[in-house]
Amino acid sequence: MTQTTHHTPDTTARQDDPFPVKGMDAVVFAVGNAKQAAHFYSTAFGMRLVAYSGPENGSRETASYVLENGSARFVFTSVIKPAGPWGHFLARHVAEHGDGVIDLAIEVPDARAAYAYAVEHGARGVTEPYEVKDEHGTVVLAAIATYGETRHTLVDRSGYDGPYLPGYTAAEPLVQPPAVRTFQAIDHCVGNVELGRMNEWVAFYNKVLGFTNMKEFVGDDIATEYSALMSKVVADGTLKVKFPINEPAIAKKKSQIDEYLEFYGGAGVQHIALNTNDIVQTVRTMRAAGVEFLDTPDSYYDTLGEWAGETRVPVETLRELKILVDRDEDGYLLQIFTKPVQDRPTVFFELIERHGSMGFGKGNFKALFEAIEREQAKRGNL
Ligand code: TYF
Ligand code: FE
Repeated sequence: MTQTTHHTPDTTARQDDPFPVKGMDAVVFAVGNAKQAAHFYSTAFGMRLVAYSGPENGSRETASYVLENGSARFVFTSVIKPAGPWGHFLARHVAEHGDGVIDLAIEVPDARAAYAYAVEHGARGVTEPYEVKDEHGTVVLAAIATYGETRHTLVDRSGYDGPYLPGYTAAEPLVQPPAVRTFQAIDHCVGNVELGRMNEWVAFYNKVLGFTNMKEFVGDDIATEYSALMSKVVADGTLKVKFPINEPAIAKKKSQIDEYLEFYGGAGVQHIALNTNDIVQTVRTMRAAGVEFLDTPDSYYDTLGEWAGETRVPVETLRELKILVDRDEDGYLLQIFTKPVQDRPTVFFELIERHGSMGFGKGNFKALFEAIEREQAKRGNL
């Protein structure tokens, strides 16, 4: 059964936290054309280019564009000409998975200690801790493997004041950013894993990163009724890093998670949720720039007031923009989901405006999953 309880985020790092984190450092995407991705995330998502690495500053094999919006940072990397192992990895990753997330990088106060703790508790190390330096200072990096081919780079940038990492030079925004900020932080990053493996990955985050389970989850009963998926959420003690994990459920219909796994070619990042302070302005801005959002039937809004009550946004505006509402004992949230942002039915985004609620929109699961299934059916995958 889905449930919610009071979550009182303890935003101060605890001395006894086995795996202290500062927050998400970056979401790193391997894409076929990073130059055009940088343009899309600038013009359609309202992000700002802040740093670049490519042949012009000594990177012969890859080009990477770093975009920010508040504390949210995305990095888009493409291979120019595979030469070494990294270039070949990127080329194969894009060939197998299409555009996708290779790294959910986490900022930590001590990357060596974080890596040592994770590996001691069963993580597979991908990159041993190492230092990179330039005139802006030193960054310590290390990486561990998670589901699929995804990794968590552990980043200690406390000794660094450059635009991103050594090897990158500062860059100017590609276009004039929108007058109103579209979003300002990463709320959560969701992974899709293979059938029957959700609990294994939840246990991985419990053991390896010391993350604890949040109360909201989709269990068996909901899964067979309409969702066709099961989901649990793990988070660090301060709730700054939240990772829901989905697996397909055997239900009446082909799961949206199966569709993802088939077209991504395995487990990987499904969606990134972004915090906004003004979802109405953000959705208007992004829709005007050509971003496609999932549709919500009018019937959802006809009965909304009965269970969701009043929010700061009039129901007619929610209906116009297809924004969803959920409420629990802590407060409410407004959310909306984009359609997949590449040709494969894989990665998509969520915008979320929280007013007290620390949930994930369980009251919307039915409406949301039906909307996703309508898109699945259009693609011939239901
Ligand atoms: O992150 C979440 O849990 C919500 C709901 O395939 C959700 O955004 C869960 C599964 C899914 C799409 C959205
Ligand atoms: Fe979400």
